[in-house]
Amino acid sequence: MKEKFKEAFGKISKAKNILLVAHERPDGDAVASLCAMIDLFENYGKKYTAFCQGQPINHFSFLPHIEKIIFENIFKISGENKKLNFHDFDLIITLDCGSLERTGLAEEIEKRQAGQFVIEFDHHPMIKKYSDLEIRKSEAAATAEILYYFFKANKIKITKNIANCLLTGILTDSGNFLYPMTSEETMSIASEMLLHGAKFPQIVKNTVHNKSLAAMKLWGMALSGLKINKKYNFAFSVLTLDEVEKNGGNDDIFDSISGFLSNLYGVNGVLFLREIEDGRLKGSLRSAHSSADVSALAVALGGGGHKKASGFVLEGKLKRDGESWEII
Ligand SMILES: [Mn+2]
Repeated sequence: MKEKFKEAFGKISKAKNILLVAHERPDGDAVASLCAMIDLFENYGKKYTAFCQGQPINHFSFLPHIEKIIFENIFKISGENKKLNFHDFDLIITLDCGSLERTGLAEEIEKRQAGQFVIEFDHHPMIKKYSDLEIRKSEAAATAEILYYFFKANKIKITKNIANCLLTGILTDSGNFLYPMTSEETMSIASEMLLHGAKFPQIVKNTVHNKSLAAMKLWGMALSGLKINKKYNFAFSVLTLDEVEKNGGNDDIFDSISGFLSNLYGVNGVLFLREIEDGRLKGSLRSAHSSADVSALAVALGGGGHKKASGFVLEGKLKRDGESWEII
């Protein structure tokens, strides 16, 4: 791995124009990993563009450099609509993307020209190889954790900004050290980030103590509708689009609901299914069971993710009839 970290840094040093990409609708790890790399590039005077498709699903405005990220592939420069000109870049770095599709630039990356090199930093299990240099550590709690090793291997100074970013990525992706992928190294990196000036209270305020009244009410609905499928010993809860909309729900709360539901004692896992727009259903699978692998179910349903936290999107609508519901 050390060799790969050095090779990656060598490519960065030589690159003339770098494209940084995190997964679409980024979570804390994705957006914080982007910001950590931006800090590095700013300090080294590298020419770069940072991109991810779609706004973050949470409030990350406290992260350094977040204002430098382009969240739509159509953006305005002096009043004119522009698109990313993919061929301008000689190095593309994907962070936390999980799959090529989630880069939002699948076609561009797949049809890249000679002279365009792709480096992938990720802790998701591999789905399909797409990069020229794959830096994957599926046992890492966060992509931010892998970036820590990358910085260390190349003796890059951990600035206060980088420390804040890496700690944010680690905290959000490990469910504040609760998920099973939290290792001794995860803890020790987090504590080292505090020594480098990361502001733990500020991160917690922005990523945990940030729920609105509407969000809390939706939590209540999801909790009160929780049921257990005895055959599979699997818990589940559903919310229809109508219920979500009436209660002002937005994307940033559903991740934490799914995480919280997995606290239920004695089940193999939990499914939180909600109706989203355009006749689709979004499922989040979580498990705190030592041997369960919910990603197998997610993959079977066309999604993906980690063993203990994964998801999928299906076509369909939810119809609720009193206590029961069905997919139509
Ligand atoms: Mn991640």
